[in-house]
Amino acid sequence: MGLPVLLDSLTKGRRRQRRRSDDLRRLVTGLARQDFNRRHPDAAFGPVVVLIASYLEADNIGDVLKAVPVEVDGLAVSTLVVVDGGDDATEDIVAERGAFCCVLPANMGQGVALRVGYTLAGAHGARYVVTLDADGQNDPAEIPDIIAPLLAGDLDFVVASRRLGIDHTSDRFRRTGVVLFAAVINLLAHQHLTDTSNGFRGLRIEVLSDVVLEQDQYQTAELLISAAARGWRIGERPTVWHPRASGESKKGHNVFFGFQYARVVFRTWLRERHP
Ligand SMILES: Nc1nc2c(ncn2[C@@H]2O[C@H](COP(=O)(O)OP(=O)(O)O)[C@@H](O)[C@H]2O)c(=O)[nH]1
Ligand SMILES: [Mg+2]
Repeated sequence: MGLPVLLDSLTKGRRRQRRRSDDLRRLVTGLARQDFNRRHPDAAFGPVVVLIASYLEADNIGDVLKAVPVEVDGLAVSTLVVVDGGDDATEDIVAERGAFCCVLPANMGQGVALRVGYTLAGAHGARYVVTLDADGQNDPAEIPDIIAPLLAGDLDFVVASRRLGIDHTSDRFRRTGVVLFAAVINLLAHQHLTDTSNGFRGLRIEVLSDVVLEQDQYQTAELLISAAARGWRIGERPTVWHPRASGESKKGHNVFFGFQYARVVFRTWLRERHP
């Protein structure tokens, strides 16, 4: 087989694989939306939606939900947990706590789960969306502080910063990664942020309907770079960063995480140079 023929069949194979995973993603997210409509046929969210993507966090999610404020600055807060597959008791705990729940029938990755949540938030009345982790690393008591610049009309997108606040974790590799990626993303996206990989963020809903989001798992850099390329005003607030309440990171070993993250940064940058 000549080289051109080999390259052609490789490209075709990759395309076919991409088409298959697009189909699967569409199917699973469609089922998740149906699941939400069945659970909450008359859903109406408050103006602030706290959105948590959760994968096998039954031991942690209850305490996180308990700490979410019921209102911020007179605005009602609704909490939506997108359970991303898994076979633990997460959805029962979410129901017990009275939060909105949506279950994906298979594990698709945090990026996919959050996109389902963004769509639901927009469709059911959210004006502001706050995302945070299900594992206890972020303190929901800081939500009012995170969204204060949005409510004041000063910013469109606020990222929590563990570097400006207090980092109670001790993983030096991760810390170095946070510093390095912030430097690279600042350079590429013309920002002045200290913690670009933090999943604790507040956004105006308009930002979410404007950005392009395609990443299945490592989604923080894509959201930031896309929002920056489209001219949204981005800033940060200090935060306290806790160790996971229990369990281990689901995102893979640090080296793998770093490699995947770097891929997302450069791919998004290439894509967003001419949004
Ligand atoms: N929806 C979804 N969430 C995930 C997945 N992996 C991790 N998460 C969630 O994303 C958040 C951050 O993941 P985590 O494993 O703590 O990553 P780390 O904090 O970067 O080490 C947690 O709330 C996890 O439950 C996944 O495959 N799907
Ligand atoms: Mg975590």
